[in-house]
Amino acid sequence: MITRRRFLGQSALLTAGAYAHPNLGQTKQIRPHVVPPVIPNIDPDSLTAFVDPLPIPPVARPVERRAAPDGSGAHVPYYRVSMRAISQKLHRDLPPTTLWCCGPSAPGLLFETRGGEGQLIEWVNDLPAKHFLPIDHSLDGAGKNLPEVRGVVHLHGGRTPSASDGYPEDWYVPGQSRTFYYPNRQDATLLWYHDHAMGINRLNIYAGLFGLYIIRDAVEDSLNLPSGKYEIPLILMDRNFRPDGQLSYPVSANPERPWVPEVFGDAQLVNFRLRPYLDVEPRRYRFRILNGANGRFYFLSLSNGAEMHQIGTDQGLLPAPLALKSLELAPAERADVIIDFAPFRGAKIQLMSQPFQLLQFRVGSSPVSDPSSLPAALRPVPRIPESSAVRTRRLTLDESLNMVAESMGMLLNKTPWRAPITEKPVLNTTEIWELVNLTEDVHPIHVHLVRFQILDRRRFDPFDYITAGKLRFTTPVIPPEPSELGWKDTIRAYSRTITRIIIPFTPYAGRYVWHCHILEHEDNEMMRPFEVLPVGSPG
Ligand SMILES: [Cu+2]
Repeated sequence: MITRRRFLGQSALLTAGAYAHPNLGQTKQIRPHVVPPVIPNIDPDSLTAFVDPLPIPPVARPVERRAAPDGSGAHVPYYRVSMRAISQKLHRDLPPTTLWCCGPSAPGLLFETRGGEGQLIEWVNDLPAKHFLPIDHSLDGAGKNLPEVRGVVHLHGGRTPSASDGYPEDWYVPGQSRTFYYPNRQDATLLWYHDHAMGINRLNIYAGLFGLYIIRDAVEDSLNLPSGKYEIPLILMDRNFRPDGQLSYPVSANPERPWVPEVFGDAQLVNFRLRPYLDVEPRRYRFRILNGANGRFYFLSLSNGAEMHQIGTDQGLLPAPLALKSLELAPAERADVIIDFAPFRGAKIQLMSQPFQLLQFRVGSSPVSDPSSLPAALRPVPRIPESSAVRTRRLTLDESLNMVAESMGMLLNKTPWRAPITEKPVLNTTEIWELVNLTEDVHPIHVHLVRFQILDRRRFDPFDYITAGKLRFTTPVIPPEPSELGWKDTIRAYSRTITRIIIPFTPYAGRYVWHCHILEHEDNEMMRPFEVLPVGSPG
């Protein structure tokens, strides 16, 4: 039973993790009902900041070339990636940490490819038989009857045929592998690959099973952006550590149901190092940034207040560079950012997220020449007319609470994972999805296969909606933020807000999923299948 008082009373449970939106005001997250560990986690402030250099992910090398499975007769690079347990130091003064990794070290292998050039990747499960993080066997797809260690890789943002998309139930166990085909017929951008196994993917990703995947193309080549050693991938992530250096994942008070609704690490890591540093020359750099955290939102800024220029978002380049001093990134969102260090010779500048120091840039003191550019125009992103949509779906984001207002789980459209597929767009048609967020959380919603655009947002009164089915708006229509005017694959659905996105369903028919990218939500029912029907199907 939802009362207006319950809505208001939740403010007592809110954490300091407040989310600012320029037009939507503050929305907040509900405090996870986490039990403190018996031995307290390491206080990351006890570890000296900026003593370790930023690691750069190693680039994957193909084993050979093999025939593409699309019948084209083309031979494409074939990679073999071992998912395995490793032990690695994440800070100078921290003992080595056990991680699960896609490749020999963390961060996992970085894939570099070009638009239209397909590749085959064999993902080999070489993991141990036992999991080292707390499985909740009460979650759907994580029952005690199933093997503890399971994995399946999804390429986030990839336009991938269904059979290679990493459906959550298509997991496999140690000793097995799957070879997936990635056609890469899409614009230059930064994608990322990560585990997607049903009911445990929050644990597998926390353990380290993810990495970056860069697609390049001629448009990007023509822009003369900083490249080579001046293009740096940054994976933002937070973790908790036990005093012995091992990962600590929070649990609830119920040993039969250890799931917690959200995880925030005390320790801030970039590329699997606690608060590292990066020596830079006084010139332009291009940073390819991923929010790889389970649940943390980042609000990036530079400690000296300097401007950054965002040039791209999830699915590629923006129409034009966007000067900004603060950049919000929800879990799974990416940003392509240029920072010019030329005015800051000899300075030390921290990359911040609100009070947290993430990374220190140490700018060289000798002047250098900088042949790179920051062009005024990047890549046109024509707006999709609303009139092109053949259908509008209204889909709610829901949360269930127990008697003491602790979260029991989230749902999409009040429908559990196991229910029959309800969203069946037809291939090569365009739909509008209205994400009606009835919860107190911001949910980053990701739709597999497609790229989409945000139309607008508008706040409403969820009490009236839940009790009377009435949509009473409390603000005017709010246009997308400038940084959202590129192609997206993950969108922030703010609390008590309808977020409208327009989605061309292309280029493949088949079964996919859409879900919240707060991984604890995704693992507890905030995920649904959808099916793209073949051309000509009745919609
Ligand atoms: Cu969520």
